Amino acid sequence: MQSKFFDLPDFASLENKKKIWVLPVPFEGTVSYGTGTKKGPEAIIEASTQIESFDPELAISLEEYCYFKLLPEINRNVHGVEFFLKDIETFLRNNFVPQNDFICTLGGEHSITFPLVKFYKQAYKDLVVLQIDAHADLRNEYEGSKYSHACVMNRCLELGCEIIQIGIRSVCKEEWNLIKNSPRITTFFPWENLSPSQVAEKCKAIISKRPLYLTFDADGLDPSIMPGVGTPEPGGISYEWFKTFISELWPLNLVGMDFCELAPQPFNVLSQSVAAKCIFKILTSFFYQQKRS
Ligand SMILES: [Mn+2]
Repeated sequence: MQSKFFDLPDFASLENKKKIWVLPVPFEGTVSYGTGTKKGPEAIIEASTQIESFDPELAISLEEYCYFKLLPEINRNVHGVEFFLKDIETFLRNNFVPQNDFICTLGGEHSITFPLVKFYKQAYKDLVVLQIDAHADLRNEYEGSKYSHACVMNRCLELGCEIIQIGIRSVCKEEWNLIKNSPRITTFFPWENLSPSQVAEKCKAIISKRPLYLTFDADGLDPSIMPGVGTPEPGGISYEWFKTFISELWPLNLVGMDFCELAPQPFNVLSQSVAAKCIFKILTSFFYQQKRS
């Protein structure tokens, strides 16, 4: 596996650069359809080395603002998703401080978001979770487990988080009722035809000054640019839509993030390249706000 993220030095030559932990979690335990997300983290890291660290739209380079520490992957051989998530929880608690450590986690299936949100929620009581996804992931239980990828946002809701969902176009009736009845869930559906700027404005109004955790499920994007997912849904977010949305979302206090559910296809590096580029855009627009302020 590559030892660098975005092919950048894993140390800071100057002070005041942000340290970003990159945590690969190639876990595939409760995946319900297509498989291969266990190969997601490695593919994203590899694709990231092919991406220029300079963002010509914002005229900034990643290495001016941050450096990446690539962590060994977490992939323990345990029985049952619940035990694995507990393992991640313990690992985070023993090695990191939520107020100081920005972790960019690479999945693996979406269930791994739960221990990460729990980790940050302990420090930030008013944490908001922004979810980009095709599926609401709000089921209370799926195939006998409350810790399935299909339930991860319901678990985050139970922690007391406010949730904002974007890209959602696949929802069961139970989830639909929860979305309609929970004051702590705001879902932007594609058929509302809001522009990315409008959605960004509404998100900012909800989040206000509260800390934010961003969870990005690859299938939130349109399968034409993100074919490497287990459960593709047509009608997803375009790269242009995402790029405008993310560039207008700031200023925000982003405390951690993940990118999940990428399942690389054989002989096609499109999906991991798009994934790495999306992570890149989140980070450059995040650092660009610092430059302006
Ligand atoms: Mn998901």
